[in-house]
Amino acid sequence: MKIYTSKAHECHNPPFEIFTSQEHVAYDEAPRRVESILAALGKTGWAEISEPRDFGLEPILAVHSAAHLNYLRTAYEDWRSVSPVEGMAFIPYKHSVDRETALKGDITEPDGFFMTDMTVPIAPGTFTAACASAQVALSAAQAIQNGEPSVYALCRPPGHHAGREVCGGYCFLNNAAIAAQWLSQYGKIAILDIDYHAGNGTQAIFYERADVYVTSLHADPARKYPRFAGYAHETGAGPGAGYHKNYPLPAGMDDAAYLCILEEALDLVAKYDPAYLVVSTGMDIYAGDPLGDFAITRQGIHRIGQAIARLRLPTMLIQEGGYQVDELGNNVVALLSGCLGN
Ligand code: SP5
Ligand code: ZN
Repeated sequence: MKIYTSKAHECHNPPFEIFTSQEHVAYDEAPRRVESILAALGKTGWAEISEPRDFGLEPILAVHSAAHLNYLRTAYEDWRSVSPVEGMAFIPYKHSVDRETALKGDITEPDGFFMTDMTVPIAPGTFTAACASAQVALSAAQAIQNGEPSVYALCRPPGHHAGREVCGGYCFLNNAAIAAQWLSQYGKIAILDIDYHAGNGTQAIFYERADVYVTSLHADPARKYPRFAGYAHETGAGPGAGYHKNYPLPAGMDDAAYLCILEEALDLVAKYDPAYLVVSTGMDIYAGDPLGDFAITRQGIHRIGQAIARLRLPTMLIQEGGYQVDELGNNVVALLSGCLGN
């Protein structure tokens, strides 16, 4: 299997994150996540690992606004120019609700306008790492467009919580959306999001489009991040009405229950008849993930891969979350080997 990854992910290494009523917690979305995945892939006989091609900024700007990209590029330096602290990352606490009004104003200060929450610290290398992560996704997209049956994009930072003009939930640029948007010039696209968290960024980006079908299995947002999207009644709007499908799930989902719902989701993907499938693969569905509460086993993850492969669609799998780092690599290998029919 062709696999893309970039060492530039290491440039994004925030020293800590902040949660409600907690300060300075170790940053879960850390570089060692990629090390775990590469170590496990290295032990297989089938992983062909390459550096991404550079597609430039144009395909990123097809999803994100120029203002958003410019913010990511300049926010750290802007903040440093007014902050004397060394070795920190920029974590603004003011976030915009009324975007229309705010955009008409003059956003000259580095602040939280382009963020939904405080889990997206901007470190010195965040822009570099986020752009490289998007190039990894685009390289995988091009590989399936060139006829590869299944390709894995080892993206870091992840992307599915990033909207057109907002970072959030460890995500800065929406890698899956950038890949799907690029692929959509060649046919209809389906995105299947199996990360534990609802992919609110991906949902928002394609919500009014019929040429990109998005379906997602995730923890019920009524009890888990991102809280404000991912509900069952959200099914698309305008020309996209009927082209979005959410499966909010309770705690404790086991292999049998999960695979049953996945089969329904995959049947709907098959009915949509896409030219390409993009899978946002979060391994935080794994039992024992520090951020999740599902009970999916390694074997269950393998069976998810097999179920995806039964669609027989050109498929790219994009890494999203997964924070049980010791098991992360083995879980990714279980998923991908299932996709390969191993
Ligand atoms: C891509 C992805 O999986 N993003 C996840 C974002 C989840 N953000 C909220 C996490 C709340 C965690 N609560 C405390 C954990 C302390 N280690
Ligand atoms: Zn997640």
